Amino acid sequence: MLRTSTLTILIGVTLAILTACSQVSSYTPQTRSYYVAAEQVEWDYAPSGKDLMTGEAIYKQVWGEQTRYDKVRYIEYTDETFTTKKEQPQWLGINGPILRAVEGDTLEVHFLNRGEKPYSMHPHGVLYDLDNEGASHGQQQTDGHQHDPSLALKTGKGAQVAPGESFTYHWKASEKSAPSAQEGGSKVWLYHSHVDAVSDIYEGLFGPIIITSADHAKADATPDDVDKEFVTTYFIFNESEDGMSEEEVEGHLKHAINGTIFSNLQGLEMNQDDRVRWHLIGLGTEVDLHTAHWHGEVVKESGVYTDVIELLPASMKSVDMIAENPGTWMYHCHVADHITAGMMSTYTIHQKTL
Ligand SMILES: [Cu+2]
Repeated sequence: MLRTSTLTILIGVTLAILTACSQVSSYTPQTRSYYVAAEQVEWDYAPSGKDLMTGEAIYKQVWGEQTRYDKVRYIEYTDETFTTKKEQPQWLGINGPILRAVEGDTLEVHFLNRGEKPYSMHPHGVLYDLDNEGASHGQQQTDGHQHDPSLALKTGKGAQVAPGESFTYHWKASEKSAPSAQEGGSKVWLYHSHVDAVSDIYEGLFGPIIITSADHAKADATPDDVDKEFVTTYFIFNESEDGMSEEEVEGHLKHAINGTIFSNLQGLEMNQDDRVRWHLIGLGTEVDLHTAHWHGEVVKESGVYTDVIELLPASMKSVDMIAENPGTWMYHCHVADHITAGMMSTYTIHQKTL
């Protein structure tokens, strides 16, 4: 009897291990290629010219006096000819394209610098070697002080890409890039230019990486445990120039969600009962402490229900919502000063038709 039951347990354990192994190995890792150019563009923080929450003309606010500025953005193309732009969802705003991969995949990012300065692509959360780090370690010494190159930290080949040049980055979506068992089926990371990291990001060079776990991946690398995913980046762009008074500077601080102010972000739309994953990113400096807040619904963060998510510069958080409550709802930063400055938007849950 003892032998039989021991054998039964052994067979059971073996079957459980084999089942677990077959689940993990059912996904065949692949290389996912992207074509991304850094380009100079004109960006409008409020294209409608209105506060779309109230319908009022935006120029009445100090932050609405000027809404168009020269920016540099990551633009995605369909192939290596860099001629056909890949269509992006309207809600993505100023963010660079979503670079998606599944746990085990390699991201192959063909980067072309069409800007006027050296730029790069530096990823968070994925695995890379020095050549694929995409980061310079400091600015050029221009003040005449003696500097000793032998003390400088070594940089890789992808640290800076000169204007007109290109570089192909290879990043691995490792097990540690993917969501853990406690997280949802996908999670957000960040990429940005890192030649002069501070000014490159303020110029507009940043975007999201989304990694899906192997056991939740559909063929296009999107997760099967939600119906929709959105990315929102909370970041105060400083468009002021040297010599401006403190009062003048204020009007050029664009308190933006995905590069839009006063509810000008369009397309955050979903259907009733959709399972929705919100990927949140924070960027900026000391003033950039943001509290993303949804009206009408709650989200689940690490197993806890809340309707406010805290973001500091370079925060990356993925939270889940079941969109049950139809309507057009406010979605905004809850920091008092930021509400006044227009760090607002809306999202819509369309009522289910029976
Ligand atoms: Cu804020």
